[in-house]
Amino acid sequence: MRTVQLLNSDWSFTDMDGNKAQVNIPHTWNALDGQDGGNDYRRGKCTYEKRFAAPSFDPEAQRVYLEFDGANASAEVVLNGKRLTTHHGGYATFRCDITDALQGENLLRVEVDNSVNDRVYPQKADFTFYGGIYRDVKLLIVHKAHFDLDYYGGNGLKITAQTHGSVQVRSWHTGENAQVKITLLDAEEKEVATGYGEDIMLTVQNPHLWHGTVDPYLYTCKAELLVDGDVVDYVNQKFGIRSIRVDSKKGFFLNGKAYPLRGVCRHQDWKGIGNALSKTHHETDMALIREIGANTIRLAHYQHDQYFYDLCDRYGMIVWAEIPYISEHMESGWENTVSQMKELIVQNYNHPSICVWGLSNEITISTKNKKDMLRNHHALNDLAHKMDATRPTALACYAVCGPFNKVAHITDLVSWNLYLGWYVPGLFLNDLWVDFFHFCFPNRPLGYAEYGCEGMPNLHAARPRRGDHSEEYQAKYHEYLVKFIEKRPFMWATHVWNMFDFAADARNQGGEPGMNHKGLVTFDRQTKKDSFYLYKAYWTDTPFVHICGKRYADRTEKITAVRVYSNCDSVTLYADGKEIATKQADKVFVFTVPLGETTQIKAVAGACADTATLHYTPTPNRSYRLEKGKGNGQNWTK
Ligand code: GCB
Repeated sequence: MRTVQLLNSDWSFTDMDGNKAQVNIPHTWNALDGQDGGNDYRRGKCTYEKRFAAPSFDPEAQRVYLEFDGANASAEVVLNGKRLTTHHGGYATFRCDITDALQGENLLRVEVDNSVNDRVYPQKADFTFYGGIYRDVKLLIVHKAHFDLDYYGGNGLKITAQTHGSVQVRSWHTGENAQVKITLLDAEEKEVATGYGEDIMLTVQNPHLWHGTVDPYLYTCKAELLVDGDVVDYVNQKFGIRSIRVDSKKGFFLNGKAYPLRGVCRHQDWKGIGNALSKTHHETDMALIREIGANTIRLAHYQHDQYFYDLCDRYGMIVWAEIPYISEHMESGWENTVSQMKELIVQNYNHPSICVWGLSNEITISTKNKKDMLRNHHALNDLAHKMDATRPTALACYAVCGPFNKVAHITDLVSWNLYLGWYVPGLFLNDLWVDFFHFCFPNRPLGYAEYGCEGMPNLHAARPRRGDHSEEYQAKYHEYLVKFIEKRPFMWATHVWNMFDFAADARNQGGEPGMNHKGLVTFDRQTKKDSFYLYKAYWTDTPFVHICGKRYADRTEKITAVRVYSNCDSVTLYADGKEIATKQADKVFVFTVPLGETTQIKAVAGACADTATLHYTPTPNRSYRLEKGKGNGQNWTK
């Protein structure tokens, strides 16, 4: 039977200058220099070495594989001096069969390279390309007859379920005389269907559908491989039964019911840790996303950890999954887009959460060979359809390329990255832009793949302005956008950029260098900005009340505005125990409060209350101006 051993501890790491350190996986060498600005984080080739004794296995009957769940960006695997595999692409799982190279004592050497090149995506983007083996390394010991481990990092199973209950299970394995037994189990692990074969159709009676965050019901497909009646290998794969459909006029449908997709984008990095996240980091991120009531996540701009897709299945998130084909088309990168797309689909086909494959992001930003780029897109679009007939394709378009650009009309769905009201003045332009596109292309499903605005919890403004990086302008921007979206149910999905602040070492656009502050939550996940609560008010039902501007405690105006976000119908505000007013409003309640030197504010909505302490200090507050286009060729500017 299959056994799995983690090979994460005690690696000897040698950096590009020959310095050595003992490290554990997950590890990145850019945890700190990738987050401090200057676009000077170390990109190059580093080496990881590990000595290990051969696991106990039967060389006649078994095979041993090495599995890497993520090494950014290219990796060369050498065991006992033999080069076994080279993998290009930093975000997908890859494996190699090491059986024939194994000795009693082994030296494993992995050369990991995040150098600048023109073949492996991403090369140009607004985030840090942390180098390292930043996800688990595993040894798999399997029977020589086993479910496939050699095809694009998949697990050898492809499950296609339909809402009337038919479940097709295709499987691939080694071992000529082996037989496949498939058993489907419900969430209580009760058997609901079983059969034999490599491509079989089973029926689940009265299927319990996977219905997003409302009811993310999961079945398990237990695949067993039998040789002479004995089970020699198995794979357990969770799956969901659901249908999806997108209507250009009515939006997204889940299991035949309108299900507007409203949510956020996510990058996979944390302050001080880079991309080397643990399960706890992933769980924290998911808990925060669930807290605001999002029902969709765009997992940008690359394949995320399997564990995170599992969490999305479990909690009912609808996921946009994509490859890092971003900002610039590289003529020599075509092959890499194809291999990353194949890995993405093969490795993630069975996740019910994933509802769309994303081909690229803002590819027109600095693409020179447009013809080649369009051909590459058509090839990827065809590939995705061929590999998966059940999911639509999409891409995230750069606003400046305009609604008529050919690139916006290749995929089944299109979503735009629009920062109108942030990079460009005029919040009202959102209305014009979207309504114009919808008018011109009424049959083209349209969404926002990104919209957002920088907000720093230590910058405040009494009169928030575009570009000031204040928490207040960010909230004002989102107040406009959330309403704008509510009025347009035809938008199939909208994704806030971003759920969390993230590192972009090349960034120098105001705020802290090296950081993108468009998160609703800070990079360390410690501070929920006011905008976080705005979405919570719109997207959740459990009553709560939140006073905005608590961090903006020192106010320069004697009579100040206090904003309160709540999903209750009515909020009463008190200042030093005295009722100021009771207001009925839709999520956003604004009160005018005369301030004393120190004033205790309390907001009450039903059984919920929140408090704040404000001071009147007539000194001007700090705010930053957006430094536009401060590019020196290295900085990330738009
Ligand atoms: C975009 C990019 C994203 C950036 C974002 C921004 O459109 O797709 O990677 O981080 O804009 O904040 O400028």
